[in-house]
Amino acid sequence: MANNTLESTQKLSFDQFKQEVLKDYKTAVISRECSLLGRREVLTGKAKFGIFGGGKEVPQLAMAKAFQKGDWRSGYYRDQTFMMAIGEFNPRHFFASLYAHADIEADSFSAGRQMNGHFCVHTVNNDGTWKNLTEQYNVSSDISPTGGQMPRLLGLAEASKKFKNISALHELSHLSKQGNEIAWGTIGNASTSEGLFFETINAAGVLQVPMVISIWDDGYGISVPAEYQTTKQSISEILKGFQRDEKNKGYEIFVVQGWNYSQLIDVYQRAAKIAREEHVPVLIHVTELTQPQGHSTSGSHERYKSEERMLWEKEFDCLVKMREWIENFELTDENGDVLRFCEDIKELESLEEEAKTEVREAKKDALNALLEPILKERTELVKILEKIAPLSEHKVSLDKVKRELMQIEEPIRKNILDTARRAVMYLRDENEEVKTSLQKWVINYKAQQKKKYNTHLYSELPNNATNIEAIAPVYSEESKLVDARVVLRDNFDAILNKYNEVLIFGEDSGAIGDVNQGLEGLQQKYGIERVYDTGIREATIIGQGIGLAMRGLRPIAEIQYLDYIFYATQVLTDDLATLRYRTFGKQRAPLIVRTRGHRLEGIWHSGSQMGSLINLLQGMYILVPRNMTKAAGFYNTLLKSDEPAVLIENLNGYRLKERMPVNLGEFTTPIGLVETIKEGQDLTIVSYGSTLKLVEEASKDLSSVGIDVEIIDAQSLLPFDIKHDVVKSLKKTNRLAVVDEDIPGGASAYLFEHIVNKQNGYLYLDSKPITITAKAHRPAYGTDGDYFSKPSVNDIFEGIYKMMHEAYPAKFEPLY
Ligand SMILES: Cc1ncc(C[n+]2csc(CCOP(=O)(O)OP(=O)(O)O)c2C)c(N)n1
Ligand SMILES: [Mg+2]
Repeated sequence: MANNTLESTQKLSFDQFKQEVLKDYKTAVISRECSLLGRREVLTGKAKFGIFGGGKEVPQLAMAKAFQKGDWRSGYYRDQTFMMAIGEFNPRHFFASLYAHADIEADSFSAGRQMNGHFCVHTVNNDGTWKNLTEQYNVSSDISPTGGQMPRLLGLAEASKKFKNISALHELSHLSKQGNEIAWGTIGNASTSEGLFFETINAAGVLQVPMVISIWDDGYGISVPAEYQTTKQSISEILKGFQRDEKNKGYEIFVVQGWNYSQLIDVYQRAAKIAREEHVPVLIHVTELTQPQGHSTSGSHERYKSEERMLWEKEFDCLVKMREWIENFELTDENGDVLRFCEDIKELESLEEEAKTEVREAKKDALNALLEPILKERTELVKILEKIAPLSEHKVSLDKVKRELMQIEEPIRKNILDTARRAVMYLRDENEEVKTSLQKWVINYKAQQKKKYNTHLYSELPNNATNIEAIAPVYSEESKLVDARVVLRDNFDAILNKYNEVLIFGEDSGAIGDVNQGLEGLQQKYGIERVYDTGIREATIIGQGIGLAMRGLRPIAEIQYLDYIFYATQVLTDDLATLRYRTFGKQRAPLIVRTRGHRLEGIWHSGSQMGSLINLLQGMYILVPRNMTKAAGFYNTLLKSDEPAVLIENLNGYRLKERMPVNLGEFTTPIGLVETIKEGQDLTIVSYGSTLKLVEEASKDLSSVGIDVEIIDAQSLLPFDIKHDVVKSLKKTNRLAVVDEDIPGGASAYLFEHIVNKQNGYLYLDSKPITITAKAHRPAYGTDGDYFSKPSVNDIFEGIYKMMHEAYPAKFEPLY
């Protein structure tokens, strides 16, 4: 009896094992079938472009087994099998995203905004609250730039360390189980050539964070083989120096063949244990992978792979190898019985057939679901056209465009709207009765599409940063005049005290309290986990911030000087600024980037390239406070909201005197509002940052010659003047000058366009509006270099005077 029980338990567990293996195999077959059919859909024109996970299925099954709820992934476009194995992706969804189905229910990754293969799991609810991240598999939204997943991965991993080490965070049990979570990265072999990869690897080794990075090595990066990508053609070989030993902390490094299912499972379990329990980063180099269909639908790999390589890829295809392993697997139990996964090959064949049918059905369903609403919309339009045509002089043309639209077998919305807009063009001079219904339909249809394609650049929730009310700084009788950096420092103190989730870090931000002492003493007060130094590595400082913010913390990442933000600009523009948009608002990373600029000193310390930031960082706020009280207020505002921003403090303002408010941590500077800092009648000057001081000085000279200017501080460049206050000033002065220290055509052109066009400022101008900016080159060093490169008080005076002279030549004699 006892023996029988033992036997049945063993059988049961073998049975479970067998079911697990077969389920995995089926997932892999489904995934492969998706890749094959997906390619066909693109080649037959049903989808635009496809990039798939073929040849990388098996290691992803192993990774999925070690991946626990609460864990995070930051990876790339090959991970479809992993996504299926964790249950966050299925064939129907696969085709919906391939067809760019613009509906978040159909394509939950991006509502059709991203190419296929860019995965994501929602982390925020519709009301903006965090989901319980410990009870779900977390997948940070992918981006296309190779290696772009790495900086964020660092922050995702670092967050576990923070949740573990900062006891005040333990109560945030919906975000983390005291740091038990691993951040899993995936990257292609060729993408490890990117600087971001190496920067992240080094930083994670320094920080000792629970990160497991898998390198899917198929020997190529599109057509370029490993010999042109990687020294010694092996990333694990050249990273050996990172291996930890008795003396030094470092990495655990594994190398494993990508087709070896049982070995992969073993390696992934071991890797997870090390990362999860010891908080040690692990690198798994998964070799001998293939690309059975080539890189993407844009080309065929026969062009660059040798016949020998093609043959090898067929033989070592991980799916083929897994099938062989299943077929050949035998285990003899204690009774001498031989246990197998499949007694009959037909079992496998029928499993494969089932998988294929499932994929084919899913494809049909996804296409129908995509087309159904579009066909309805077409019918709606056609009905209107049919009603109008008999009444119109353009019946022939209307019938023609309608016929052409109806002939399209699988129409898209562009076809429908194009038809409607052409019809509006034909009807332009016909009477209301004929055209009104169509015009209304077009306006309404456009508005609907806008929701699909043009939303979620910024938060659409009530706590959007521009909705945070202004709270003025309050001063008491005792409020002293202090060095402005002290206002900033004491406000950071209040912030750290008020929000346990706030972490501040950067180069020299910790021990010395930043290069300008804005964080003086705060590491000592709040500990090394909350205010800390980083290496010199701007891109991953930002990545760290993104990952921390995605996990519900409130990082303030410091870039020491604005001119060095360009090392991190790729991460900011491609990852952070697009995150909300590309996930249809389903993920967020409210990172605050603190930096300092406007210093007017030399080629790499001018801190004035605002135009470049405005162009690249749509989706973030760009704030340029003129003093430290304003800056402190902006930090307070941002913390009440949950959106990312860059805040540029005034480098030459730290030692100027400001009064210390009593409501530190509470007062706010509103975002998107300008402030009039001097009223005047003759001309409006809009400026920001440290140039304002020059403008104020020039205004005194101008006043002495009888010119009374109004000065407006832009304060916030993105967004700029949402209440259109500048145009109100123009209605009074009828003249406009925009002054800044960026290049000609930089931020000044952006402000100018807003005022003159968007605010219809041109209606009120009596003179040609001007910009006064720096020269096109980077500023030369030193005081003279500055004087001859950047706008000076003289330049501002003369520019404005010239305008007034042109308007009133008799009153203002020419200067030269
Ligand atoms: C920054 C950047 N450069 C170039 C590309 C174009 N590109 C897309 S995938 C790819 C090759 C990547 O190869 P690998 O990392 O080995 O991944 P695999 O596709 O082989 O899995 C390239 C060059 C890109 N997406 N991003
Ligand atoms: Mg590759």
